[in-house]
Amino acid sequence: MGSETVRPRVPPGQYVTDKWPVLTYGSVPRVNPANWDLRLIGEVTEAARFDAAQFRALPYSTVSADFHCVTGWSRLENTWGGVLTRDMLRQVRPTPEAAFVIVSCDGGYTTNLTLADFGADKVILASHHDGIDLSPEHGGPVRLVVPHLYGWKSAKWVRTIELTKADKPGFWEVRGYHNHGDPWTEERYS
Ligand SMILES: Nc1nc2c(c(=O)[nH]1)N[C@H]1C(S)=C(S)[C@@H](COP(=O)(O)O)O[C@H]1N2
Ligand SMILES: [Mo]
Repeated sequence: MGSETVRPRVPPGQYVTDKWPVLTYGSVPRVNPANWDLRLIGEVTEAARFDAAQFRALPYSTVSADFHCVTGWSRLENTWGGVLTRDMLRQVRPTPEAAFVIVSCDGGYTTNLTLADFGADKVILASHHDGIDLSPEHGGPVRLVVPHLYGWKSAKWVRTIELTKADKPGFWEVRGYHNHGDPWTEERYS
């Protein structure tokens, strides 16, 4: 019967909100569904492009996960629906050189992840939240959700996913946010 450490439900320094705050730098980009697409490029064996109909035809999964914003709020038990990054990666097949992922969005926002964080459990390209279409302010038609890292890695209005050999800090990462962003060890700022 040794001592056992039970991890608290919420990371240090976070408070729980039942609301779903919108956190966007700048304004919500206007997305025209007719010319929307999602592209996977760079260090992949099979580059891919999906228009809206093709994205909807991909294998659909749901994940339940908490969401932690570095400004302090956490929203628990979100159900995200969409395409698991793991399934996406199986299709495009990263080259042996691929080590990082640079995510670019309508409106110019970017964020960077290791390929391991991008392809981790529960990471999803979400088109639905709690059973309904993702609204424009929350990143619709498609956003990335990376539940194990702070919210700024969960890029909204994703359009391009580039696998790279070298890391390239994104919008907040070049403005002082931590390059990794683990909420459990409070990797808030660098
Ligand atoms: N394109 C884009 N994605 C973004 C942001 C942004 O400003 N632009 N803000 C990030 C931050 S800091 C957080 S906490 C979450 C907030 O998601 P929400 O607005 O759906 O709550 O989106 C992230 N994704
Ligand atoms: Mo955030």
